[in-house]
Amino acid sequence: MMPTIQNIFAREILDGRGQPTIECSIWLDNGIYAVTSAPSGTSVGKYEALDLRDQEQRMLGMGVTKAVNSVNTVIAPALKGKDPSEQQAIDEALVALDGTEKRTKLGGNAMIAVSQAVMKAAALSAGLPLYYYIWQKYQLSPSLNIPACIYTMINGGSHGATNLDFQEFQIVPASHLDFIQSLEMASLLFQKLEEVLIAKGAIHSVGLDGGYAPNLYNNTDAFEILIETIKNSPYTYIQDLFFGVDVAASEFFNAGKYSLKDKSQPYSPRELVEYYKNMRKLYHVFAIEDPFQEDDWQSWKELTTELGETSIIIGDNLLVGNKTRTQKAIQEKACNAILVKPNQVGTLSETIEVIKLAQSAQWQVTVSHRSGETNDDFIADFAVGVGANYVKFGPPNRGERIAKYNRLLQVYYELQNYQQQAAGPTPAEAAAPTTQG
Ligand code: 2PG
Ligand code: MG
Repeated sequence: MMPTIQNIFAREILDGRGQPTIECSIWLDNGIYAVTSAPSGTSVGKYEALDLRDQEQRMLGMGVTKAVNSVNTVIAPALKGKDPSEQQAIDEALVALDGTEKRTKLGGNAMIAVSQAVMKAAALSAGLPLYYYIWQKYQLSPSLNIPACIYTMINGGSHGATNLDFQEFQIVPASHLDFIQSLEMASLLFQKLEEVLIAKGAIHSVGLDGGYAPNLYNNTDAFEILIETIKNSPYTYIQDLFFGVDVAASEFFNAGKYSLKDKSQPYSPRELVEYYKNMRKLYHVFAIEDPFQEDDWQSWKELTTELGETSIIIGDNLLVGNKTRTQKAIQEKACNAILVKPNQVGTLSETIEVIKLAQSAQWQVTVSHRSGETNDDFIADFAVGVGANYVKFGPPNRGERIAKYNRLLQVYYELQNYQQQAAGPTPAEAAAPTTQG
């Protein structure tokens, strides 16, 4: 007999920034129980689904009791008795119950928490690891692999100590390193970076997602410090790793111009294109996310035309996982990669729809965390299941980031176990003993 949803219950918990977020439990009538939570952003895109906050005095307005009520009083009664494997129908029901473009009625945070809970419960009910369930159900990639990782090392912008313009300075391991080797490298370089920052008297603190937020003057300093760090390690710059940035340019965009701290006058969009071309040349920056504000389509197009052959130009706030915006960006060649954050959208079915669209345009897909995260590792399974090319889960630092990397380690060994027994059990069987869902 098909299992059905017996109950869904949400509550307010805290995320890694110490701010409220929503956690959701689900019970099926076959005894299956799953729990998951919604992440939350800081540099939030203009076109994202609404992260519904109470806007009342309590918790500086950041409480999520309204979103919790959406789940407990509106969504839970509506989904009772439904088959959790009918993800599409359930997500459509959520969209219909909300009825708004930006998910302002129920809250995007309430919707994604439920959408994730349903998928987790359905996987458990099917006796499959979550990544495998997603892979089998949606068939977005021919084989199961661990995506390449983009590791944040330094936080600036609204995630850091505000002295660096760019939000994230990242390392991108070369493709000859497998996941274990790449994680080891990132972890070692993160420790070495601390030594270099201490030696320079530049250590300050860590930023929102756990990258160092040092006292440096400009973006060039950050790259130079990273190069020095690599020189102090067994790894070779350009051979073993490249750089990446999440510029999060909307954060320093004002009246058509971009203010960077290394120049007293703001940069015109064209000057910023040249700035990036120079940065690409000098520092081998392979991944450039959100180089321009989300309505500055012309500059996005120019940069993609000029650097898109050799770099991935990733749309985060530009696209916000929105189908219409992604379609437009494909048509106009405004970028060549998408950052996927399911909570920007509100439901997993819509998120998967957009991933398909991006894949059909031969774009690179990066599945990403938010600056506000919990220890929930849902996103790690999701990334493997949809066949993402990359993941962005922050630095190898802080529990809520490490939870995702450690989950990828579990999946890595499960997949290895399966491959070694090619004629033996299915991935699900091979994985079963170590999987908790
Ligand atoms: C981003 C994310 C994650 P936030 O801009 O890519 O690093 O930040 O969650 O604050 O939007
Ligand atoms: Mg971003």
